Amino acid sequence: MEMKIKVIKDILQKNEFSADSIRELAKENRWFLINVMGSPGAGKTSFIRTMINAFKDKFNIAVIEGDVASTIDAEEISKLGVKVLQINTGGACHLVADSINEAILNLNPGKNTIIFIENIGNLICPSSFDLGENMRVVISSAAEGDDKPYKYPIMFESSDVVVLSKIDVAEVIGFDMERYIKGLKAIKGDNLNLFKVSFKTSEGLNELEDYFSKLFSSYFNHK
Ligand SMILES: Nc1nc2c(ncn2[C@@H]2O[C@H](COP(=O)(O)OP(=O)(O)OP(=O)(O)O)[C@@H](O)[C@H]2O)c(=O)[nH]1
Ligand SMILES: [Mg+2]
Ligand SMILES: [Zn+2]
Repeated sequence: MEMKIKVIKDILQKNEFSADSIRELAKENRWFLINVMGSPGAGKTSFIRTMINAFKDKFNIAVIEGDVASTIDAEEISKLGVKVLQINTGGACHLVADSINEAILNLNPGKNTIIFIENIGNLICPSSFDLGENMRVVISSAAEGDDKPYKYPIMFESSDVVVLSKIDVAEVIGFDMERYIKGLKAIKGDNLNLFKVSFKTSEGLNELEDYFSKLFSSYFNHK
């Protein structure tokens, strides 16, 4: 028992060192790393695609795609004309900082670049692994139900921004918005940064893009 606890602690500690080196590199090169997390199919790639379309003319953007297998998401993103690199974890259910370090070396993003990292579809362990990111975004879809903040509080707690996607199907699903928001507020209090969107109908995307536009402008324009 004692042995097992020690092993887990070592893994997280080693990951932390690697995340620190990403943070140093990011500071030097003025990168802005966004760790995008959420369940399988929640809309992580849709979110990244939306951000690329909104900001690629204004900012440098690169993407690191994490998946257990396949290059489907990376292929889709590469069509948008930004640098993209696929990490296949071969079964692992989260990304680790070592893989991000390696991916960045291969990707070779220039200075002043926004780097989106699509994490493995999973609401649990990705939140335990620091990737040296500047910000964490969780994509949570209405299709998954209104109880997700209650059942996976750590993911929501560790995220800076919550994007509730698929609001176009909320009614059909019987999604209770009040219950969902109550659950989020219990975790995040006044720090709740929630955007309700549909990547299908584009509802709510103006507010979402506005938020990131201000964030990127202030990050890249001032030191
Ligand atoms: N109706 C509706 N469909 C959506 C919305 N967002 C995404 N989808 C669809 O949901 C499916 C999954 O979306 P993705 O963006 O690929 O989700 P993901 O989180 O990247 O999925 P994985 O990478 O497989 O974990 C796709 O068929 C999308 O077109 C939305 O807001 N409304
Ligand atoms: Mg995806
Ligand atoms: Zn995992």
